[in-house]
Amino acid sequence: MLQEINFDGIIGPSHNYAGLSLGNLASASHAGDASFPRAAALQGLGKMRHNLALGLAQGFLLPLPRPNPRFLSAIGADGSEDRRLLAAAWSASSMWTANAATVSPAADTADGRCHLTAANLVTMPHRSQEWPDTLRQLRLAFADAAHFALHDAVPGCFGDEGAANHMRMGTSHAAPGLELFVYGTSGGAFPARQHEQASRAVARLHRLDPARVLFIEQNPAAIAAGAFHNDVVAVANERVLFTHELAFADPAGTYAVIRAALPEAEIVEVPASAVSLADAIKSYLFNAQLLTLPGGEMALVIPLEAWEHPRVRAWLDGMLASNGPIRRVLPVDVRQSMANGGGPACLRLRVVADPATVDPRFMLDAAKADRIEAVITAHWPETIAPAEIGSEGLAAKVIAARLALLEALDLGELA
Ligand code: SUG
Repeated sequence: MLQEINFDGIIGPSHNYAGLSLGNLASASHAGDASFPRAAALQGLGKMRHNLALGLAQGFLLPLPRPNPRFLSAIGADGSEDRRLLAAAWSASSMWTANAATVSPAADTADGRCHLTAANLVTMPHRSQEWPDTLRQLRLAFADAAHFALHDAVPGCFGDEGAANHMRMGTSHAAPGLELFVYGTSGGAFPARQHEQASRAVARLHRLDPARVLFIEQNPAAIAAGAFHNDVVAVANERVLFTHELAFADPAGTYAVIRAALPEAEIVEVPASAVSLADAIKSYLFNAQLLTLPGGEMALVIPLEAWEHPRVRAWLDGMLASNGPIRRVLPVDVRQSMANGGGPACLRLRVVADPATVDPRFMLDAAKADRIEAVITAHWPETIAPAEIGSEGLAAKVIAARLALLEALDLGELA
């Protein structure tokens, strides 16, 4: 049966805080902190178990090879020249699988297959190295060519951040939907990562019906305030768009075209007077998973930081007391990822598919979660201090940890 499957990134053993992402306030403010990769990965796994227990289909993607020798050799470096380049080669940033690819479900595409385009992530050097290895993995997970079409990343002249700047609305996951591509033009001192031409290229590659595609500009003020991806200020699921008032350059115009194309649309807008842009970005209220539960009601899986934020909590309490479409709010602890600017939504890639058409090695169940936990507990470093990045001993441990996971999951061909 066609359903939404969330593929979470397993948080890699080299998870660290190197302050690599200009415009991502959490990454900047935690630069140089010690990280806790084991706790980070267990938190991520905890979120997957949480969603599995809700009766939802859950998959995962594996950490990429790190440190990445190909990144340094491609620029004629060995890591001794510049600590930031070295840290880039060690980055565990592929955990944020919302940036792995853009996904168009089969119901939206001309050939009736689910299309995935790997995201080039060129705006951030440490992320630009991800896509070839990500695509290798996607080609394994979605190898069934009768149901999936995979595309290389679009050329690097047009920055593409994948599903983090893409939303889909419709009456159900299986019915034809409206695809919303959100791009940036400027962000003040911060880069606008998603180029409009990348969004347009992906829409063409996926063979979407132009009548059911919208291209929407991000509010430059939101980018300048730290919303480096659209999914920091908006999330959609089926007929519901949950958004901050200041997410888009032209909110009223955006809502009008959505309503014209999808009369069933319900727009839940949080006013800046209740939750400022700064509070939204600090708490990551919108970097939530908006999920349709098996019983049909919608739940919002938010980070604990949002639940604990007094003004955000007050707004959520009011929303729950009202008769809105979002009926449950479920906080989860992903603090290690949050400290690098990655909330519950960043950690997952949504794919509408029949789980039976996905390589079963990428699907989670309770027994496999236990197996993954055992590998993380045995092999993931407890902590990484910034000065340890580059150490040979730590590199050997990180490489061995990933290989142990691949072996436990019978995915040795990704080694
Ligand atoms: O690209 N952080 C990631 C966070 C990505 C969040 N994803 C979504 N919003 N979908 C980024 O900025 C920080 C790494 C460091 O500083 O060490 C980092 O890459």
